[in-house]
Amino acid sequence: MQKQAKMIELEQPPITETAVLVRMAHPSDSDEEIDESLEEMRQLLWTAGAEVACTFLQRRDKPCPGTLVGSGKVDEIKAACEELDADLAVFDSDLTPTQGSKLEKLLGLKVVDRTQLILDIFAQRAHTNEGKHQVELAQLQYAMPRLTGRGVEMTQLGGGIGTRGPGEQKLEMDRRVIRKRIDRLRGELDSIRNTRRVQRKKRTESSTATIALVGYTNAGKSSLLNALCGSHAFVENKLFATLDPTSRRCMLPSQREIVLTDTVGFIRKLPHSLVAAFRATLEEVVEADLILVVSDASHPAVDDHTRAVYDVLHEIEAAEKPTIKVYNKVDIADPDRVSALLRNNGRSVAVSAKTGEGLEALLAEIDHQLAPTRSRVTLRIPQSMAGVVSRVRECGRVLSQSYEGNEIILDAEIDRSFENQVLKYIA
Ligand SMILES: Nc1nc2c(ncn2[C@@H]2O[C@H](COP(=O)(O)OP(=O)(O)OP(=O)(O)O)[C@@H](O)[C@H]2O)c(=O)[nH]1
Ligand SMILES: [Mg+2]
Repeated sequence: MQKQAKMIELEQPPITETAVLVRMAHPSDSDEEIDESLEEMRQLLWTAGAEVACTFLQRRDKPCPGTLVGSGKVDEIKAACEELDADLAVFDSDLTPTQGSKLEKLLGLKVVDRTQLILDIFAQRAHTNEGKHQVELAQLQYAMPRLTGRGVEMTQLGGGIGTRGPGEQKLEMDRRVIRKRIDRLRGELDSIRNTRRVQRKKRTESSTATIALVGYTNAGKSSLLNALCGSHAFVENKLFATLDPTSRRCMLPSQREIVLTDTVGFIRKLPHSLVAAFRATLEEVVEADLILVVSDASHPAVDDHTRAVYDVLHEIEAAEKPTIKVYNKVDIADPDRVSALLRNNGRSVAVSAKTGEGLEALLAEIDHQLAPTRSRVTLRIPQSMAGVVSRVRECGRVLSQSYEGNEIILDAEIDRSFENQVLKYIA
């Protein structure tokens, strides 16, 4: 089975706004880290339809409470904005409501923070009712504490990034109206969640296993879904191409049928309001039998990205589920880097959704993980980790126990779903 991924790519959107980008860094942040996050902000802005005309960096121990960056820097930014005729200043951090409104007054132009930028992209991307409701809910929650003053001033500063979305007009409403709208959206999202729950129940009854594809935005989740299932899910070289879950059936080498679900991509510092609002979507992940954590092996920050994905999995309480790490884009990744990734990351497979490389091995690994039987393993557990020994006893059957130096050696039969949790002790 070597299906070629069907890459359906879109033209670049028109760039309509000019942005000045501001990054506040701690003196201990490395240049590499800073460059990486600035590049990500540039991509986010590009996705939203803005070009970065100039970048400001300030290293400080503590942010300035009123304006995040110091007053001298504010003056510099203002001068640059005027010279470049910028439409907005974008901050690569979250601004408190007070900082946002103060900066907007001092700079005399629209100020957008990282959360607002991500919400704006989501707002542009939402097509289904579910997606639109989720984004609107997150936007209204973001807007609530910012209503006094800033909500009105912002709309006076024109449209574009930070003012778009299903809730666009409602941002001008008063608190009471917004609260009512939030309650209504929550109610509608609850009924969507119930419908999904019923669909999932049907799938469980038919014993079809569900596998969720999760990963950093642009890692190639949709491409992988297409490559594995021969489908045509929307693929794009931009951030957050996918918002709504898409499920496709696909056959494993054992002739077992599975349902693969592609979902919204993750990003570092994913706004909490967004994670909370996207509960209906993310439940597909929480309820899955197995999670494929997809990472772009060709990206310099691949480890950071994978870590950010596990952070979100923790937040939605899905981190304990069985996972397979899938390193994608090996066709353009450095082979030494790929070998190191596979060596350092337990259960992992290297693939290319583009060329089809590694897809058979991935399907075989999924088959292996879903096999209901227990597997027999030898575990070497440091004596200081006695808790792990008790967990193995609870979750499996210990056939023999012996000691070697500082280690407890267990010969045990354990469930495959538990295997991932003790992977590092398997001899
Ligand atoms: N070279 C190469 N490019 C790939 C591969 N897989 C995906 N891509 C490209 O990576 C970009 C992102 O692919 P998507 O499948 O949209 O990624 P995604 O993870 O679904 O992204 P979001 O939905 O935005 O989170 C597209 O330009 C794809 O063509 C691969 O194996 N090799
Ligand atoms: Mg996608």
